[in-house]
Amino acid sequence: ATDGGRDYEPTVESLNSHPTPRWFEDDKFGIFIHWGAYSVPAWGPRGSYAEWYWNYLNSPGSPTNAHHRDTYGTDADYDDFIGQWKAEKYDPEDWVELFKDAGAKYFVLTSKHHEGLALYDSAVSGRDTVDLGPKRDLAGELFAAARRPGQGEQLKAGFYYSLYEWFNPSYTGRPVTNPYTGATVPYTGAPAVGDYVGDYMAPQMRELIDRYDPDVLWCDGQWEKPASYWKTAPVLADYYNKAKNRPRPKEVAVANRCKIETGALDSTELDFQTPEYTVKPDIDPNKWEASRGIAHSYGYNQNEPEEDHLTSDELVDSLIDIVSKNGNLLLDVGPRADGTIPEIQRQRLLDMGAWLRTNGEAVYGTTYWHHAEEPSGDDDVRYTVKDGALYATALTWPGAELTLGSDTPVTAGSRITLLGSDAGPLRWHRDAQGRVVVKTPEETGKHAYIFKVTTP
Ligand code: FUL
Repeated sequence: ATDGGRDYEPTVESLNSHPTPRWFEDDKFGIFIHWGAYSVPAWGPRGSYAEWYWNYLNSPGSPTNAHHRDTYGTDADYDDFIGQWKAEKYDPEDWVELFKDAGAKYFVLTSKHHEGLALYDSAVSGRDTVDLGPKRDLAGELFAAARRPGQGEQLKAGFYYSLYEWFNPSYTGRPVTNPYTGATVPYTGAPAVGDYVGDYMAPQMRELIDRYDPDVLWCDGQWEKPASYWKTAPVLADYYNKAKNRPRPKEVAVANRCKIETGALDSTELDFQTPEYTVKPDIDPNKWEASRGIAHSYGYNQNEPEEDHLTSDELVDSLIDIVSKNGNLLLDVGPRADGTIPEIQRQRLLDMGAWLRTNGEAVYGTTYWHHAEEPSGDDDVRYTVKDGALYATALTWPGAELTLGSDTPVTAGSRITLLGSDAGPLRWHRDAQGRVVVKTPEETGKHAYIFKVTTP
């Protein structure tokens, strides 16, 4: 069976005609997971990306280069970390439960970062966690846990995949070297191929698609070469067609970094834009998904103190702000090498989940209104709409009165309530400028406060 539509073709025009999946528009909140051999040293200068360890290690005089020498010695190769990666406490069911408790609806796992180590059982390369290190199909186990039947709503499961690899000799044309001595060292497990894209990268993307059936494909490393080099279009066309021609069709989402044109983070190609550690200042009708870690790194950085982490309050505010502007939040966790998720990250996720259990109605399944923020009052307000209701979220408690704009759609019979409060309908009136002034009840909970406006 098919959905009756024409198959996608490996052209820019055809691929860009793919609609962003409804579920991706609705779900708003996903978890990014950066896990790799870099999680063994789990170290970077404060404010940097710890998953970039190997790259920084190769720049003489860098803090990472000095840290590595002092901690492991100049004979220790990066690939030694692969053998030291055991994932002995990895419990994918626990991760899935945590993500669901956080209110997330999907996750995106690094199937292979720039270090070139696959977290799944790759048939085209022995540089994976089944042959090396943990000796487990880390990705497959997480996908299975997310899709286990009988657990209520299932998480959607996606893959991040880095097109390029910093040091793969088949890609760079140079051997891997020890950063201190210059001696040639192996690129453990990877085959030597003549055509990096045709013999290795594209086949890897195809195995991810064919064997794991991901709901999201989130490429990266695209900036290194033009689209004509990566040639992802045939892979993506097959991915879309496979999803749509299944007996029970499903909708899959592809990040713009999978690059069929520019691969710029704000390009509208494919299904969504991918701003990184930044959010759009206003509504962008082209779907976007902002990603970031809770602190400054995607991979776990043990060098990061508590004060570098966003508070739960800031995370909730950020989610609301993003959703009001047509974005999703892909919030990253960096597990430790043993498979545990650091307590501070767990706590932040659970706090978001607690807030979403009361207030998720104003997040999931909503769309943006005609403006995202409230410019007319003193209160920091963001808007979303769903099923005829307008949700006005005050990022801080407004005090005795909340002031909304004169365009707030209220008439005599309208009701304004505060989610999570049993005070019932709130009193409101229009002030001299026509602004809607709402009398607030007792302050509820903490974090952001959602006022729901309905008119029968
Ligand atoms: C970047 C990568 O270089 C970072 O390490 C991280 O994976 C981020 C999501 O994308 O471009």
